[in-house]
Amino acid sequence: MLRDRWGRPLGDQDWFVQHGSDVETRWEADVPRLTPTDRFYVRNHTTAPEIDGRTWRLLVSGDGLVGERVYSLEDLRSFTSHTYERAVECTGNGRSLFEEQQGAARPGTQWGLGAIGVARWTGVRLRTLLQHAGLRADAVQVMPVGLDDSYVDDGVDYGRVRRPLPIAKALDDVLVAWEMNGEPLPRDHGYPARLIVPGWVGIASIKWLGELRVTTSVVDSPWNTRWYRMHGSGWDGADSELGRMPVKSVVDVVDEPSVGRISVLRGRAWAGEASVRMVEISTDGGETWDEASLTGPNEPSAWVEWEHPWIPDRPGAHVLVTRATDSLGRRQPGRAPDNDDGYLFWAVVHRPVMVSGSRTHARV
Ligand SMILES: Nc1nc2c(c(=O)[nH]1)N[C@H]1C(S)=C(S)[C@@H](COP(=O)(O)O)O[C@H]1N2
Ligand SMILES: [Mo]
Repeated sequence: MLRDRWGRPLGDQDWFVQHGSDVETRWEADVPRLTPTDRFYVRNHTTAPEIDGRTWRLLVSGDGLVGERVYSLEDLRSFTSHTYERAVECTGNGRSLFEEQQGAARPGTQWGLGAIGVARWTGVRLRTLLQHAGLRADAVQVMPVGLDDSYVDDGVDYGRVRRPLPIAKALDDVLVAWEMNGEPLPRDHGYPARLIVPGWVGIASIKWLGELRVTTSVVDSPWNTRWYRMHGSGWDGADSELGRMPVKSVVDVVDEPSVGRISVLRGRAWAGEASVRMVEISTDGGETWDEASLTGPNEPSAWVEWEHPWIPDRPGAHVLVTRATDSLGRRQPGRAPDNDDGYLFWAVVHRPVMVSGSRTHARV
């Protein structure tokens, strides 16, 4: 049975925090290292389409190919497949912390830090498929297009959900995936096939994939110009384009801390296109830091679990802060760079905990 960190049983409805039709994973629900499929966050621009996998086809077209190809699910399965454990994380994950920690509320879904999950994805490398389809040497990008309804906002029809992927990333580690944790993709996560773009903003991992348009010139979409790009003062250079995700960390579980008793602090840390080099933890709001122990696998664009024993020396309120550094040398800042849409909150997170004076009772 699923239990929260106080040992109380949780029902299905407690696995998620609801945000309208989107849902995020609750950290208190003691999420295993690989996020179970039915506890993986969901973010849909419209609604998940119902697609028949037997008649579904993927069209690969554009002037970046010598011809045009159509693939069925069977065709995809006939290529050599690969399985990776990788995160998918929403660009707006942590948005509510812009208000909570930085006093500047940003519009959009008020995600905590649960708009991320790590699953085992199985599929064919996009590189393999593009080469099979006859990729030309002068191709510069791939535009994956979803089969969900066109996105309409305020009376404007923006067309189908799509976002260009530079050819270098497309030929690197991107998968066209049809399995999640060993089962066919569920409808909400892109059945019958989706892209998995490791370490990139979640919007790059287009679900319900219908088309891959390969071109020899750059073509934009509202999903890389209007949204999922940094806007606001100071953001007009090349760094306003969003691709690789930053480095982040959270505390998941706190065993009822009480004075003089060992409490094991546990959590996870992750980084886009990098592994985690170090997690530091502070139990005094960031005054002093210790290094936590990393436990288990530490693959790039996934997450690593960490733990740290703590013996509180006084009762009352304490503030836990974790700070991760990744293999690219990025370290979580004290403040996340402000931007109009509240993207990429990657500052250290302050988490208050209450330490009890006795060994019998604690509130977290
Ligand atoms: N076709 C399509 N792909 C999509 C989306 C969508 O609405 N339509 N949402 C994107 C966004 S914003 C995110 S964060 C991820 C969410 O993936 P998940 O719902 O499987 O967690 O899918 C991306 N791919
Ligand atoms: Mo997202």
